[in-house]
Amino acid sequence: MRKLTMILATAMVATMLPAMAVSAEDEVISVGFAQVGHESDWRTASTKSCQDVFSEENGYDLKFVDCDNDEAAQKEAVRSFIEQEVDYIIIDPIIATGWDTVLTECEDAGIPVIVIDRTIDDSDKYVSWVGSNFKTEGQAAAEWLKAYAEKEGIDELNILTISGSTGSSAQIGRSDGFNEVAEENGWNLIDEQTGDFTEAGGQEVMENYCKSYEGQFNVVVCQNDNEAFGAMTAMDNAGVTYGPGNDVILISYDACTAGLEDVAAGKITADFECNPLAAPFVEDVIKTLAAGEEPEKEVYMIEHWYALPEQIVDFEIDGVPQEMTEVTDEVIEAQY
Ligand code: GZL
Repeated sequence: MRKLTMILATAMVATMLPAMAVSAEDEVISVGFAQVGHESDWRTASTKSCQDVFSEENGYDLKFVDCDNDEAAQKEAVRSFIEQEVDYIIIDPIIATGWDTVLTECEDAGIPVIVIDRTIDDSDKYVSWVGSNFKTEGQAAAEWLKAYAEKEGIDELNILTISGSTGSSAQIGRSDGFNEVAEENGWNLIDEQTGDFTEAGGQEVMENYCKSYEGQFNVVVCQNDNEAFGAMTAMDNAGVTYGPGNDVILISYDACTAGLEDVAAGKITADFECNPLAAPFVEDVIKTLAAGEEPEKEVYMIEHWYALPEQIVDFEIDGVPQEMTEVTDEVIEAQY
């Protein structure tokens, strides 16, 4: 019993130690991170998560490149990491395809690649992917809408979507997940145009929608909070009201702090979280590799579906009951 106790205690102490360099010689571990850009609150939180974990204090040399939503620049950043002979490469792929050539170059250079957040769909030459199930996020939003509309006695759903960056796995998954449920239920999907995950993009698309579809829509789906912020500005300017008890049901994704504040303010009707804090799980992958073990190929983040009490309804995804989280001051305070 004593031996077992010692093992558990040691294990507990080990988990309590701050993140530390993962090489036996305690050399600095160099990590190259090719980040999508700086387009949203979500992205800012994702970047901070990596900078906090892969810090000099924790024994890392983080080489960070903000690729500014430019696919070519992202490939160039990865190749620069190869030239610098980093120990590990992290990629959040702007779009899901066009990766096999550069991943082969990483493999030839013997540098493990860890993909975070968005997926790479045309190559598996990476060690692990840490992120979210975007299709599930889309299904959650649609199944919630179905249950909420039934509760509110709304018979007709006329839907406008402001989608994310075209070709990103987040946009593909959210569109596929939501639209499949919409088509199963015969909802009217009026239009879907990209806002590129930015506030300016959301406002521009919503301005066009307010002109083209005046009086024809009662649901707006924004594929991230920053698009929703822009859409709200456009609807304010067009005299369209949104949020519980108003003209338009406004659905958003990410559930960043500012997004949840808009839920609490009765502006966003429901917000479907995408968790940006992947870096601790990426460090676990690096530690597993450094220990000579094989990490999981896929690591899924835990996410929540947020609303105010009046908008919390029971719904299922593929028969699995979903729990919603009430937006409170404490929940907002704790968000990213
Ligand atoms: C999703 C992520 C998306 C966020 C946006 O995981 O890639 O990109 O939903 C961000 O806020 O721009």
